[in-house]
Amino acid sequence: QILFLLLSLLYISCNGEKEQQEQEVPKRPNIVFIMTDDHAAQAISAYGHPLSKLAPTPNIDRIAQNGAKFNTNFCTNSICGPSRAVILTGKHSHLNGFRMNGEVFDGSQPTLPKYLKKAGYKTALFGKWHLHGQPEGFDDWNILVDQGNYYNPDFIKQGDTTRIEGYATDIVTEMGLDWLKKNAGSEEPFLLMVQHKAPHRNWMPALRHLNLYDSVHFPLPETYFIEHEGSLASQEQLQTIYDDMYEGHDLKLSVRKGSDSLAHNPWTSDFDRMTAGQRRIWNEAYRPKNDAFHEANLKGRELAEWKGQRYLQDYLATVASVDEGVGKILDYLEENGLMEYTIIVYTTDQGFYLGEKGFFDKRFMYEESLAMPLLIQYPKEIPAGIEVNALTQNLDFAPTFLEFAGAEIPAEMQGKSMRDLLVNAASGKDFRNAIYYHYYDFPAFHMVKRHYGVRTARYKLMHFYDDIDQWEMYDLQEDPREIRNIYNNPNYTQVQQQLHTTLDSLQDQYKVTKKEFEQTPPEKVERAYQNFA
Ligand code: SGN
Ligand code: CA
Repeated sequence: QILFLLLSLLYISCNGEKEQQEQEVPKRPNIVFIMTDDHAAQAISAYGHPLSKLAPTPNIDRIAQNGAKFNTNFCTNSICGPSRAVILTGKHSHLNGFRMNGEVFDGSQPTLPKYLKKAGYKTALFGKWHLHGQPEGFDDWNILVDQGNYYNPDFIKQGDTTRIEGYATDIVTEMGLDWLKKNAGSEEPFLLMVQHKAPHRNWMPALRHLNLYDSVHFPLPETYFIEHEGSLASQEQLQTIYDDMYEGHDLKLSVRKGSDSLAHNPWTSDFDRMTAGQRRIWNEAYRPKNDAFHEANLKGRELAEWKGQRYLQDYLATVASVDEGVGKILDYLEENGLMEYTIIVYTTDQGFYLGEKGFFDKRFMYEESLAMPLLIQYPKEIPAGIEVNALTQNLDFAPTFLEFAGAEIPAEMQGKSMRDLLVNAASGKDFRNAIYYHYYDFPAFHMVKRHYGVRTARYKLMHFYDDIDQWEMYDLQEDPREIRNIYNNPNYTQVQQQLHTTLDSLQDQYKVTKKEFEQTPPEKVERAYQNFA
């Protein structure tokens, strides 16, 4: 009898616990992931750069105010498709197989949306995909063809291509909003990825923003005219604003005063696909400023500075529509009581140059293109207004979202969950002592050499290889603009040795093999220099 009594008590207590546990199963958060293409931290006012103060992003900044701002978040490979592949897989490029833009993503591999779907999430993706092939693991999707166009872009949905009239950023925002309206009310949590083309080259603003920054004079970086003497790779790149931008395609210049015909514009499709009505508004906005340019007859340094201004005006005007779109999505979530249980992320596929060292584009492991802006809010668990100073990467996104979703983090993922940094505002000192980077896309557009390297909180070591063999090292504390290569500087012998050791051990840890360091045949390199010059 006593035994029976004890067993019954045990049964009651276990069941009670079970019931309690069931009641306490936390509601799983939705994830709204907004990602732009090439949005530099210098152009997000939450990051406080002087430039962004003249072109603020009040809506994007709301996410930083409501949640966390990452100050040292980096990509593993500063180029579009590869960064996206890392986000989806939580693995470095050499393991997920998508090392450069021309490759095709193996969609059959496990990815974040697939894991979330298995965990009971609804999944959707709208906008830029750029991994070739069709997205897998999404219940709903509608993607821009390849790079996407700013005006009247083509979209692919379940194999069908449709041209949608309007401005890409607005269309993608609306797709995200429509999906929310139809799905956000249902029982299951969801992952919604809203991925813009803006502010990618060739920086075509929306019609309502064509004159937005005409009267603003943006500060050009101190290094705009620098000769980066310690770097062969820097000297041999083809992404200098005043040397390599196309006057029509990029700078929207006309051939001569009074004309609306574009100067050098090798890919006519960006402008040709505008409707006559759009083109008229465009021409009316640009004609007076182009005429003023022709009249001024600028040369040399003045001309180079003018190009920098026009670039910044257009680039930042494309950001304006992104910011408006982010505002609409935040408003919708707020008005519909969805804020509390929704993780909202704002990021971009990699950093970008806004004239630093004279550059546009990305690719290099130098700070501006290595850094990936990242803002995350989740009022339920993340304190408002915190700053994260751990060395985080896009490699960490998938593990983080999986942990928040209560799903298991697969052992094969190479990133780490950032949840503790967010929820407990953990200091991040032990999170990671160095990040690993590897860029492969050479020879290609802009001719940035292949390189890999390591960045710690203070130092950076990189090796440029293939048609060259040069090491570069920077002390970011003493030289934050990375203009003095201190490799082999006797004052840094020990640091250099340590960085080499860290680099070797990261390559071991991430399973980097010799075959990652292929050499391009020299004829191919030479041909590419001729083609892209
Ligand atoms: C296009 C751009 C390049 C850019 C690559 C990669 N030229 O080719 O300037 O570096 O995309 O960008 S464009 O004027 O035709 O757009 S990425 O973001 O997709 O990696
Ligand atoms: Ca990009």
